[in-house]
Amino acid sequence: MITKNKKEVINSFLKEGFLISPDLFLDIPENFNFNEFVKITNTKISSKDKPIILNKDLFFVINKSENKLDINWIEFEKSKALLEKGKNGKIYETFLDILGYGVFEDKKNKLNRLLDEIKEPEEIDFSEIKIDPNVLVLESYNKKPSGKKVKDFVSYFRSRYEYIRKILQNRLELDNIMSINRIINKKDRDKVSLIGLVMSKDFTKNGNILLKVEDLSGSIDILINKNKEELFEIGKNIVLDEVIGINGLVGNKIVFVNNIIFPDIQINKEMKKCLEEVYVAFISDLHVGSNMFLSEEFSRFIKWIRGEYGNFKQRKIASKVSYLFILGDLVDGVGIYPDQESELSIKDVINQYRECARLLNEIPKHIKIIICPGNHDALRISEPQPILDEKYASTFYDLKNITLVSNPSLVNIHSSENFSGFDILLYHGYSFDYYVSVVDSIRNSGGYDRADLIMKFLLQKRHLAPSHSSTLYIADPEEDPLIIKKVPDFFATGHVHKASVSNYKNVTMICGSCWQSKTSFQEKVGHNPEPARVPVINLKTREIKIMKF
Ligand code: D5M
Ligand code: FE
Ligand code: ZN
Repeated sequence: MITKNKKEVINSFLKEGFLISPDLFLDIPENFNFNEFVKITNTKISSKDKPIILNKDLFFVINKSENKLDINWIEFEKSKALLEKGKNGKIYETFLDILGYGVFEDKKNKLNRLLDEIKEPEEIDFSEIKIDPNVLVLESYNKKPSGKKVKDFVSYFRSRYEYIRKILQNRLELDNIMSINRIINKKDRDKVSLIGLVMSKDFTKNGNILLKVEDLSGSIDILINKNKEELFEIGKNIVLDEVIGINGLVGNKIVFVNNIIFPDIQINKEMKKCLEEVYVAFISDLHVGSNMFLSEEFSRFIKWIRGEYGNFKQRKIASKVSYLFILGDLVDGVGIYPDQESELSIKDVINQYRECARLLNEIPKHIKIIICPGNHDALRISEPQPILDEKYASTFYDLKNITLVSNPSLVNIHSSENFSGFDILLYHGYSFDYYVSVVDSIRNSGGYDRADLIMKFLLQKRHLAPSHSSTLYIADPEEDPLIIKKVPDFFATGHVHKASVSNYKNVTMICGSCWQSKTSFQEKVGHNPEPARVPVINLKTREIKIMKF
């Protein structure tokens, strides 16, 4: 096509009865031989019943196919129009399959390309969308922390023990639970069940796992034999300070384990869905103020959510997003890590929040934004972290579509008179670092790249940071606010700077990605962030897409 100008190209195709689509026009190969193409076309498509519009897919099929292409071209063109209107892509796909497209190109590639290439100029009318979003904050921590007295820690662990014991007591496997002081006085070889908090974990010189667990009456040694392979693997996942159930045999004041029971969540419900097609999006770790903040990518995201970016289908989704969750690290903060100053483009935390709020202000106001803080935000680092501080983030208090909640917190969205809504457990994820480093089964399966494994692990423990040293926390003597009390519909996190989406017993586990490129620290520790990804969920179907910006 080197010598022909645009008009000539279009005219030559017109002469042959084809209108060429803009996508094909832009993409015609340099060495394209028009006469050859006409010859091939005539051998494959009968001249009396021809397609009118020649798009990239058809062009591709005509060039590659060895067979006669004999389908109902009118229906084919209708199906393409349906796809372009964002109504139905299935029929078009089927036609392409019949034409043998799938033989030449991987189906997944094809679909991605189709999505990328539909460029509909049509504007989306936001006023058409009638969704009544609703946000209810079920749990957001707002107590003033009391002093860190030893007796507070004792009460804190006692309240954790009591709560998780109640969950475990209902398990059929634990039918005859005994207190540890009674077990110690039992004669040898008796069968026992107990519920204990793990005080220590070691390996014996023979390679067995030795735990010391305690309840309110005392403590006892627990041995998991390395020859019971399955049990031993489960035992390796036990961490300090978690509360577990044990079945075993007593012998010489040691319990030899036959079964380990975690408080785990139970699968007892269907995946909840609502009637309207409404979407929720999850982002995390903006790190505004960092000189590695990805402003271009973030502004593409903002444009998308405003309905101004992406293909027709993608913009259509944007028009139906009613909820946006932000999972912490909104700003990079100041003095968070050594020598941070040299990596900041905004050196004052108030200005960082001001800039962040300016960006979020561009999001249409019908979208409800729910924000919890993270370890870079200007707050105490001990969890629960309260809502963003008005002293630093006053600009956030002026935006009416924003709901600020603590980290962690529990939020219900989209409830109405006839629908109970979806529960979302929010947690930034500061404790994840610890579990990536101490739990073999997570570290050896990809570590930071497997937020799904960390989240599943925590759901099984019913706790966001079971081990004392896995995060800094407020030792609330009345309750342990990091226990996962209610089983949520969504468990949403961030912190690891890589998006992931998965399902565990009908809980959708989501990790937002980040909007900061790889920091020098992450480079040093071999961390692989994957920025600018946004998990978006259709609440009518629970279908999930991860969008790239
Ligand atoms: O954390 C972003 C990511 O960087 C998080 O996944 C872990 C990694 N990171 C950050 N700090 C540490 C330390 N101290 N040890 C190991 N890994 C770390 P962010 O909270 O955004 O800084
Ligand atoms: Fe972060
Ligand atoms: Zn973080």
